[in-house]
Amino acid sequence: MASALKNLSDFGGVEIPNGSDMKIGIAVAQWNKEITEALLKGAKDTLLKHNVKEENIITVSVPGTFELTLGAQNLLEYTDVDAVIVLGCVIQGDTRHFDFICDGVTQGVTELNIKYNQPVIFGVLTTNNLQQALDRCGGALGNKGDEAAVTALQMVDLHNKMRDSYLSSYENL
Ligand code: DLZ
Repeated sequence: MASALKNLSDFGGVEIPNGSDMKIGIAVAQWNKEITEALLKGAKDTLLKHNVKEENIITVSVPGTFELTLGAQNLLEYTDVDAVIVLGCVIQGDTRHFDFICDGVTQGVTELNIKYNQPVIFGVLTTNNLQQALDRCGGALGNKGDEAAVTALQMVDLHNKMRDSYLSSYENL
């Protein structure tokens, strides 16, 4: 869990799949806009760098991190995206609200992965303070948006390979 030891934008040694045939949805929260806009830029730049076409990146905006689950579900239900990335930033305050929002979105995103059998990638920063968030949206520790984008490419690639090998095993019968 110690992301202070890892730069979120460093993928040294990892093979990153080509996204030229992929369509990716992004749901982004408006709360802590300064941070989430930087996460969105990181995610989009990384997808474009790995050949996802601009017109194949569909972005929707939701009020807060708690609404990311439904934003992602709408993308899965009403578009033909291969994966969804959710981007948000929850910063610890004086009350337990932080815990409820984090628990809600974690549970929601986990359920969507299973319900739709499609990748829904967790690009939510959950930090103790603003500085930790700034460090992780393009600052000293990289950008969680980059990490989420690479994860989406890897998971779509895995999904496609598994589906294709399953289908070809039937063709050979
Ligand atoms: C209400 C709230 C609070 C206190 N803090 C955050 C936050 O740090 N990050 C975030 O993305 N959203 C926050 N919200 C808004 C909730 O996610 C949600 O939009 C509202 O509770 C309405 O459902």
